[in-house]
Amino acid sequence: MKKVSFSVTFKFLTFGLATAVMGLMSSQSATAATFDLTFTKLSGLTGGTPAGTAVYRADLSSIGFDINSISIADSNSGLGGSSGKFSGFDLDGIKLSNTLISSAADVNSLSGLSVFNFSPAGTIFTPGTQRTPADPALFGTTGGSIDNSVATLQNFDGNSTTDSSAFGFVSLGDGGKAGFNLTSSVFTTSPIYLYIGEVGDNGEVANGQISVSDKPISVPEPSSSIASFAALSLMGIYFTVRGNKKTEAA
Ligand SMILES: [Ca+2]
Ligand SMILES: [Ca+2]
Ligand SMILES: [Ca+2]
Repeated sequence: MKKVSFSVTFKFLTFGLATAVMGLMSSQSATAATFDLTFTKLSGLTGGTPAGTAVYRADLSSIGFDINSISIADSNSGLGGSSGKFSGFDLDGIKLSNTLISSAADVNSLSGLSVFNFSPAGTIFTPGTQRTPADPALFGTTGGSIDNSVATLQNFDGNSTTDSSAFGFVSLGDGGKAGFNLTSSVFTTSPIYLYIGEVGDNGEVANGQISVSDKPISVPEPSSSIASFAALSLMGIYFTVRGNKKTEAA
């Protein structure tokens, strides 16, 4: 009799756990809204020395949802620009602002929203491949993450060169991707513009895949957070079973 009641309780809890995990997984994907952006190139160039950063603007006003993340991916065309550590899209800067500008020279003095965290905690980097000859790491990266002391993504200040004075940008590599989880939601009910800068002005933005989403970009953690959730639930089962046994024994 005791064994039967134990088995029924356990099955019920297992079913409850499976339902909860499924609910958790579907709630992560079901409501995500993602929007691919269209960019307008600003006039002129900006940057450091030499200045070769082209600036592009996307209008995010009235896209219909609040923005929590931005993703910039290299097109993986393998065309344009340099090889080795400079392969792919060369991101100089990224800024969100309520102000519309049309000249690249104005982007550094433009006041931006303080919603970026350029450390690896808020900027998720997926390195692309290098065209041969390959270097140890993509430019502006350290240990597979963006090194913002080199990339300075808050400033459009890249030195547009591949010699030893190269500075102020990160090369994504062919097919590479930079994801930005914003530190607070950006509302799109009032005018809001995204500005990005690409070093070298060699057409890599036009081919890039740049999108905004109402959901944060998942770090490789979600699977482990589901796992730890499952582990916690299993602990719950264990304690419930122990509790039942105790009750029965008493
Ligand atoms: Ca490049
Ligand atoms: Ca920069
Ligand atoms: Ca480039």
